[in-house]
Amino acid sequence: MQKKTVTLALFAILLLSMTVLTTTARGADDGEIEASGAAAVAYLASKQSIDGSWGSANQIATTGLVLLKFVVRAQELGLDPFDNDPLSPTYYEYADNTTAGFSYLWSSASDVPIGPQTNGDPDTNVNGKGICFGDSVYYTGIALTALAISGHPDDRSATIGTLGLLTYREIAQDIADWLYFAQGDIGNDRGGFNYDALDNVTERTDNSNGGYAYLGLAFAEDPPFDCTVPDWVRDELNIYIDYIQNDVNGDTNDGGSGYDNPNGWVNILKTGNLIFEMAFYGDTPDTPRVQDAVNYLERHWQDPNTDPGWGYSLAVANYQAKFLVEKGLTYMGITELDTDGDGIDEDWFNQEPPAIPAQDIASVIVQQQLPSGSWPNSDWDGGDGLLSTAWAVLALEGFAPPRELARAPKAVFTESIDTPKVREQVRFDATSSQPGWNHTDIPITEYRWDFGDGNKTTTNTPVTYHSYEEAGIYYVTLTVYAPGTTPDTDTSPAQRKTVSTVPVGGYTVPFSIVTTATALTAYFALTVVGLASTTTVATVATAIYVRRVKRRKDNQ
Ligand SMILES: [Ca+2]
Ligand SMILES: [Ca+2]
Ligand SMILES: [Ca+2]
Ligand SMILES: [Ca+2]
Repeated sequence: MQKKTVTLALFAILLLSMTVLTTTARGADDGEIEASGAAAVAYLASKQSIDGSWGSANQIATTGLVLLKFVVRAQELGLDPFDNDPLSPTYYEYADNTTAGFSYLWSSASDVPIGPQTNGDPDTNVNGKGICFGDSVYYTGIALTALAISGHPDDRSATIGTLGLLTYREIAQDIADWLYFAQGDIGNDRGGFNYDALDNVTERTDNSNGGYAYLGLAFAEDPPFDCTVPDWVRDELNIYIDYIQNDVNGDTNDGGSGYDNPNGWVNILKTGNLIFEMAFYGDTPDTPRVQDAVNYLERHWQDPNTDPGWGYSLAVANYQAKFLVEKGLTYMGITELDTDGDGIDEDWFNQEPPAIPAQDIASVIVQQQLPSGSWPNSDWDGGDGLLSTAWAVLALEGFAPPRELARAPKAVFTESIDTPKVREQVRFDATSSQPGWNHTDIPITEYRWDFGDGNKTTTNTPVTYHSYEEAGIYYVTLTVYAPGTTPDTDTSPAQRKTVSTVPVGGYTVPFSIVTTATALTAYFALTVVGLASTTTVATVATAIYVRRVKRRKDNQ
């Protein structure tokens, strides 16, 4: 009897301590998020297969998502994800894991012929090929995301099928080309993605596939990979967004994303994809259809389920939904929404202290991490928990592609003569300059030349001529202007970048080596205060050495 009482008392204490554990919710402060990420990476490193992959089922997807985390962690620590030299200042302890993971991806890649599609030509680099992984949009979108975030466009390379040795940048462009090829072409498929490529055929699309395709493309388009995204691909996406978003007519699905049609299987996971796609297209938080989507998230934020909700209040959340919502909102630049339905917006990512139960992304993930550093199996995991772990730890990351609201033109020019003589006419050609962009090309309207000897000229065509009266080193500057499209330039941070001028007096590089350069600021919309209209600007310069030729030698 007494023994039983003791047992009961122990049981009561145990119950009490469990109660204390569940009601004293931990906040996810920066230190805890860091510790959580470190433990997750250590766990994932221990689970890498001998061939460099991760996972037993969806190996390419799992490997790509895990690599994303390995790369981002290196970058957060200021390290090079591929640097395995312990003596190097950018040494990364998981560099060998990262390298092996990418090697696995390359072994899974194949190059396939791609041809013109109903709405445009997907082959932007005109080699007739695209690169895919397992003929799968999922896999290919994830692999492109991992590649594009790697930070090594030109100094790393891999051999891909019949294409041979390619730089990471070349690989990224051909992966992107394949996705343009795979994009749906006809009817309700337009702008969406199926599991496999839609080559001018009508099949089906869904916004789970689509979300991963556009995730990869958004990262690949931005520096440092700078992949080309044809305007028609975005135009098709715009059509798709309008199709797949549930119409606002007073029902519970208003503003959310459907699966393969606007009215079926609407949930938070796909609405995260939808908001990401809207940002990639160029919508802003003020765009009405974005607000409709955010209203959907708010209405379903506390759904006590993992579909259509994200698992609020459940022991195991839907980590994939959390990852995709985090990406969508971060990329769109939305930091707050009403997570508890009281009409006041809160930080959806990390609330300190968290509510009970926690209703922000970070606190829930930190609370649910297992002692091993992993997370439990969640919806859509293949069974080994690795996808869940990757989704969960990636949802703890605030990374998103830099937001390109507009892009400045790029100034590029060449000269006809490397080392001209005094008074010898030099032809300056800026034909290779690139137009500005704001979801459509903005042509260059002015080329402003500063020849560095006090002479300046402005032309509206790319070619001009100049000669020098004195020998010396001159810094030639070209600034190209493309009329902007955003009227409120004084308030948007991206519009107020200082124009990057050139290294005046800074170069001692021989002119024959330095012929062109791209402005550091070429990826921001720039505003020159004082110009009559909003203008996007890029600047490039080069040093010219004009050699004085002795007259007596000329006379010989
Ligand atoms: Ca290609
Ligand atoms: Ca297609
Ligand atoms: Ca509706
Ligand atoms: Ca609220």
